[in-house]
Amino acid sequence: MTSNPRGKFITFEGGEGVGKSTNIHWCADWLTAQNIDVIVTREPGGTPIAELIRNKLLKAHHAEPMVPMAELLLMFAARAQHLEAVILPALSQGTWVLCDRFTDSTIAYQGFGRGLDLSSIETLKTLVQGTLEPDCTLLLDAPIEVGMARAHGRSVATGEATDRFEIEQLAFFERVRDGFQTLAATHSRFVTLDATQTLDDIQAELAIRLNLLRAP
Ligand code: Z5A
Repeated sequence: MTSNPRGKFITFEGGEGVGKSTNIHWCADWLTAQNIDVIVTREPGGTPIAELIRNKLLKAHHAEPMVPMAELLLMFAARAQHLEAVILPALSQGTWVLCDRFTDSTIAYQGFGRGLDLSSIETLKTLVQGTLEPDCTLLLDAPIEVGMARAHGRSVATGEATDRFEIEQLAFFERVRDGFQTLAATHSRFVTLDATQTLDDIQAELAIRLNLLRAP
């Protein structure tokens, strides 16, 4: 009896409003059209328990401010649940998993952004995900102002509330962007896409990358 080959694990990273959600769904449609089983999920979140944690993490105003270490541990608590309940079972069945943010966001936001110790984050990463790494990480990169303007345009259109990260200052987001760029420069699984391009141009590049990942 032959078993399914493991599915591919692809993560989408970048700052606010760079187009992760838009392009992850485009990629899912593209893969489905090639008869590849695919799920789209997100972090923090992706399971009922992890979504409860997400609500606490993103809620803009708590009577008691959340300390950075609690924020870090909650990100990994949600990830542990998401991995065991959703990501690993899907991959082992041969389903491709497209994940909107993963541990690189923790390194960028809690490490570079909040200033938490990077080696402690690596220790938690190993504890929670062992040796699992994405097969490919698509980093959508744009100047902070571009992403902020797009996210603002979308929230005006949809009426969505501002979250606990969106109220941070520009300098925080510059450190986060620097974090992503540092990770991309040091890990070969990263592909950086210029997110200021038109969606057509970005998606032409995405199709090339997805085709390469399909190759046996
Ligand atoms: N976080 C963390 O701190 N640590 C962690 O470990 C993890 C997360 C996992 C969750 O955010 C927050 O959690 C996040 C980091 C933190 N906070 N921040 N900032 P999220 O992922 O749920 O939300 P987000 O990062 O703020 O994403 P977003 O605002 O949903 O943006 P997006 O998904 O990248 O963009 P979009 O919704 O696809 O596009 C935004 C708008 O721009 C939309 O109207 C599009 O139609 C438009 N758009 C997109 N691309 C283009 C192009 N190329 N041209 C023109 N218009 C475009």
